[in-house]
Amino acid sequence: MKTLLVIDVQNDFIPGGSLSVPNGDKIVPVINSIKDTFDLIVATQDWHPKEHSSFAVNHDGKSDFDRIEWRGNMQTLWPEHCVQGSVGAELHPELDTTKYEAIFRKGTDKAIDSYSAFYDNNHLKATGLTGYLKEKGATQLYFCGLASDICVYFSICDAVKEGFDCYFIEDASKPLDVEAFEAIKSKMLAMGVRIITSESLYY
Ligand code: VGL
Ligand code: ZN
Repeated sequence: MKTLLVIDVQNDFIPGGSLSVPNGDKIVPVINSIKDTFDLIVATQDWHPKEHSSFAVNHDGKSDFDRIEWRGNMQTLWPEHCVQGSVGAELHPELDTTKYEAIFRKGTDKAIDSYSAFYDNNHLKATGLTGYLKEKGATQLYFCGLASDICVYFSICDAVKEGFDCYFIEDASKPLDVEAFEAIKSKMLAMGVRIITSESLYY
């Protein structure tokens, strides 16, 4: 069963938002144009409390994009983004979500960050998405959204480990760091992920 996962297409990740991804707005019409080719669509939202430990403002003396050691892992400190209930956390207003069956929220615990739609960054807590998709009979997962090099990439890594057949729709996603993304694409290919464009879905 063909399933589309729309990762974090939220106002704060769109130009004008607090953690904007270059050209993030360009993917919205592309995602809308492919939606009817899927049997199931699920979206995710980054959904942080204001006190979230991934925000630089919540660490004395730290600036946006500094990196610190956090529970044995390196954690990037981000500008405040996707605060629960804020406009920045809402899905982009032009994203047509009519056919989306579920929205999974992540990063809700102030002490844990969660780039992946499946697990937090320390792999301590599952979001329940694996069970949901397996119960629905999803086998092939197609990923799109923001940012390709962070939340989309980490979601794909977990999905591969969970045994799903994974596709990355390149023109329906945009990276935060365009230059670093080539290396990430190579890693995806090495994991057996198929990198496709939206055009190939119409046939
Ligand atoms: C994301 C950084 C922090 C993302 C979320 O959705 O890619 N990036 N939180
Ligand atoms: Zn976040």
